Amino acid sequence: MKPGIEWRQPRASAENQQFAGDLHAALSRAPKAISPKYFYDETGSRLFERICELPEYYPTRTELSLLRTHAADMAAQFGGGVQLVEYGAGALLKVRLLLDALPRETVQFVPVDISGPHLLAACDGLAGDYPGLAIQPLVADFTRPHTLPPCPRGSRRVGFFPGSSIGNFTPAEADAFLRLAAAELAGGGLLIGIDLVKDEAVLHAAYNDAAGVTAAFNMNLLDRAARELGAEFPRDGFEHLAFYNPAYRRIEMHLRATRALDLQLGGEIYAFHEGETLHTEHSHKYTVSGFQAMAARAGFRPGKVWIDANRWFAVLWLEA
Ligand code: AVJ
Repeated sequence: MKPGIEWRQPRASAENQQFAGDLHAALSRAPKAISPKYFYDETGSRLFERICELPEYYPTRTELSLLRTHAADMAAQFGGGVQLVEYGAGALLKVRLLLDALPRETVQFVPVDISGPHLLAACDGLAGDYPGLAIQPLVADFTRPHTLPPCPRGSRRVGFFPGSSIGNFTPAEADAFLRLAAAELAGGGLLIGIDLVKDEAVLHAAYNDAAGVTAAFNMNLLDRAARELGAEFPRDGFEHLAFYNPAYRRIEMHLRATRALDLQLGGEIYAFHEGETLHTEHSHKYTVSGFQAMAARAGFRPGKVWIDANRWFAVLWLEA
């Protein structure tokens, strides 16, 4: 760094440093691409909650209605006592619908999430609403090897992975997660929500909402880089891009440079040519039989399936 030049000094937390490192790597590769996990700072999490309420964004309300309608049938697959492990716990809203269908004294709930403060706050709220429920939060990255609390005697371990969150994984990452889950849930099972292949217009609208919330959510990645890392770029030089890629059966989100521009990050300058994108997310869509085949390869036996009348979203029971 040259003397005499004043640098804005953003706070350098461990999380910031990981974001900075990953963003440098993302901007150095061709094509430019970053993990969607960096969407979810406080602003991004709030924007995602607004996405879930959008008229065009059908997955959340469709899955909630499946859980509401079939919770008892789903719970019946679990058997007697259950250690219920939620992967990537978030706000702990969906699991309440399952808990309502289970005798409280037969459940130990183990939400797993990488964000400690978020997880503990959500657990406080849950404990207040479900007195007597055993809750054992685990702060961990569930895609990496981790150790769950021992399963209570006479209980089965059941995983819960709603929201089609698995769609963010590449096929290789999804396979790795399913193998890890099949191993740690052995003798129990996994209840998982998946978004289904459907009419492209419906998919397109869900990721290109009229109110522009998804665009703001996407753009928040760069806004966050500006806030936390001091990144500098012409904000109006980037636009939201989301489209269905039928070859990969996935929605892709990108931030596209509308003209040639430079993005400055920590003393490095990254050039974008006109039309060049930073790939920010993929969201895979599945068929029920295709997903069941992938789960079977990873060690699960496919069980009951619940699908809405439009066949837009499915919740699958997989025996481990
Ligand atoms: C949370 C990954 C399931 O892929 O639909 C919503 C995230 N991205 N709108 C999805 C998201 C844009 C969402 N997942």
